[in-house]
Amino acid sequence: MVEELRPEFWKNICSVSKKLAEEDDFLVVSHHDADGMTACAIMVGLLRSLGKKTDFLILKQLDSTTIGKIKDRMDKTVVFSDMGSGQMSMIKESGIKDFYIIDHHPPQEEYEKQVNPHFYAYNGGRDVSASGLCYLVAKSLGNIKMVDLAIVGAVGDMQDSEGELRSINRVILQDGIDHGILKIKQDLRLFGRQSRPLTQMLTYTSDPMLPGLTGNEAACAAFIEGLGIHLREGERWRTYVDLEFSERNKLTTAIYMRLLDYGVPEYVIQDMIGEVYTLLREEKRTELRDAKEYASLLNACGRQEQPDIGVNVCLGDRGESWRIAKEILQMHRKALRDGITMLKARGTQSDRKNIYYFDSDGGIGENIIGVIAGMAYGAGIIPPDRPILAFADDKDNKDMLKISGRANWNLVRSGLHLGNALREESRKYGGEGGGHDIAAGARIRKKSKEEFLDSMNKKVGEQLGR
Ligand SMILES: [Mn+2]
Repeated sequence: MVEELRPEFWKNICSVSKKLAEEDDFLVVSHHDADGMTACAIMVGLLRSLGKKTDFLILKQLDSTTIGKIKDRMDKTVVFSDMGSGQMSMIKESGIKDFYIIDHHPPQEEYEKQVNPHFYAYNGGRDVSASGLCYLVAKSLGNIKMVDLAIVGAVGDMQDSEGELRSINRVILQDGIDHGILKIKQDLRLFGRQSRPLTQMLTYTSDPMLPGLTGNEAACAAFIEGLGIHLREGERWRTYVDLEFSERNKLTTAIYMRLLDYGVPEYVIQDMIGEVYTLLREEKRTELRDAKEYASLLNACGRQEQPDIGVNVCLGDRGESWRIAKEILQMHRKALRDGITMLKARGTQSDRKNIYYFDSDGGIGENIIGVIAGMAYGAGIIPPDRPILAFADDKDNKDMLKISGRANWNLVRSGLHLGNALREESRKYGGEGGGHDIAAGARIRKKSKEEFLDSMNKKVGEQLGR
């Protein structure tokens, strides 16, 4: 079925774009994840192509502390992307003279310079990401060339996690295909299809965990060679995209059978097969060629506190920024491996019956704790019957704790909404929070941790009808 954008929504986008195009001297403020960075790059690319003076600032989150970073640039026209809709009252009080919001998070109120799909009966968690919205703004002003970044952002926000992108994302995807910028394929959705040697690809697969293979390089090499697939082509290690069609089939089938043998539920296995999105203008065998790998490179830049490098790569820098980005990715992977090892060693707490929780006591940085919590599901370290809350120290304020919540689709289908739960409960303990149903975050007073856990336990129980 060909999807179409609701006409009222397109009208809203065009009217905001028109106002935007009349301004000059911009500051684009965006979020430090893949969606935020691609949204930022699309917006910056658009505004600069229109000849506007444009600067950007990437924030971990927009809150009472970080909004201060905009203080000395209050006279610019500020464009918030991937943030702002949930912080409207705070922005209004901040003294920022003129601002736009392009966001897919639940909004507080209507505002004439806001693009948010929630007002048009769309689901901001599934139907479109902030990068997709920025792309639509650009499209309405005649600029479609950054359409691939919109798809990277959507995949970065896991909007393809049910096997494919839908709704508005589908409309955007079709634009990319029509212009020869993107390609869709039904294939094995393992991470590293483009950039990792086959053995590495299987060794580091944690979603789902491959029994007997994940974490065991020698076993992976033997498994692949046992299928008659050569690991090398001359000197070079082969990646998944180097494989012949028949070899891909063989490998996919063998993995599928192995998971079945080990009793992995069929729906989990089926999630491994799905759409993959190729960025046709990017070089083969690089992270940038595959939407999922691109997103993960950007997330690494964000988490390692070098989001500007990620935005510059999105803006087309394949020199210095690209070189640094690859280094960051290596560092980031090491930090994640170390974090998972620590979580495994310490174990998660399960004394509250509706949640698991984990406190690294400062051992894992607040920037990566959420990723580690999410990976722990994939690696089977955390059972799937409850969400996990992971605690880390707040770097900027020693009296506060950062909480990252992660869940899975089964729990969400049963009624769980972590974003709502964290927003409501963190408020009671001197903090703030929010986010999506499946992944969200919050801050609370450190000394209220036990009461907060009790409240969250109760709240999650209510949501799940337990
Ligand atoms: Mn987003």
